[in-house]
Amino acid sequence: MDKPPQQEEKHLFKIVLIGDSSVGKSNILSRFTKRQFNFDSQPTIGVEFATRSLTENGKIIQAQIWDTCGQERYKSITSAYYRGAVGAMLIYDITKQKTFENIEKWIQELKEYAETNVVAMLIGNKADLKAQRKVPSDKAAQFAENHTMAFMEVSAFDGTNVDLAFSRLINEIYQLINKQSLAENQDQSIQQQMQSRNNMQIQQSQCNQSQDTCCK
Ligand SMILES: Nc1nc2c(ncn2[C@@H]2O[C@H](COP(=O)(O)OP(=O)(O)O)[C@@H](O)[C@H]2O)c(=O)[nH]1
Ligand SMILES: [Mg+2]
Repeated sequence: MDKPPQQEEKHLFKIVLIGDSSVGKSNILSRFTKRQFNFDSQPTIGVEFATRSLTENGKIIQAQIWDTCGQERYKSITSAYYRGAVGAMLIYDITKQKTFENIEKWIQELKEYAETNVVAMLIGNKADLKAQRKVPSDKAAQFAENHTMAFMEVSAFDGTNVDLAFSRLINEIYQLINKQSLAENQDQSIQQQMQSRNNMQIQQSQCNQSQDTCCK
């Protein structure tokens, strides 16, 4: 007989997507939570976060993925964006060298506003655009190693490695949280929020104007 849901171990992980404008953050989110890709970049019409439930090692993980609502263009991402995040994807575009160089700045921002134990992962997006590649994989891999974080190249366009990258990050977070015995606290908050397992998309929140005017 199946265990009733409340007896299963459940975790809510807030993961933030950061990186320069147009690197593909919103498309990575929609690829992961909706299996969708959009050719248009529409920073103002988006979601603040979307969730997807996964089962990892027999545990239900509700991954709540936060996307910027375009604030990175004005360098106005608020501290609220980072608050409570246990994971961060630092995303660059493999066809734009500058977006890779700026990862250093995003690391600084993460250090300044996120919790000290946030698990970061370096993501090179647009791996499908091989002919336009400007950032060599080995250079990015070395950079990630120097900053003790995992690295993967993905494509939101064709879906390559997107699920795998989230799964890897979630696993790393899970192991860290287990070590720190934080699981108990997380379980309490998730119990009200969990409704079903392995739902592709059970919750999302739309971007709204007020965020652009908020303060750090
Ligand atoms: N070829 C390709 N284009 C992508 C990929 N991901 C995003 N894009 C395109 O890059 C542009 C910016 O994407 P968007 O998700 O809005 O970036 P954001 O500003 O970081 O949220 C859009 O025109 C997307 O269609 C990808 O993996 N491959
Ligand atoms: Mg966006």
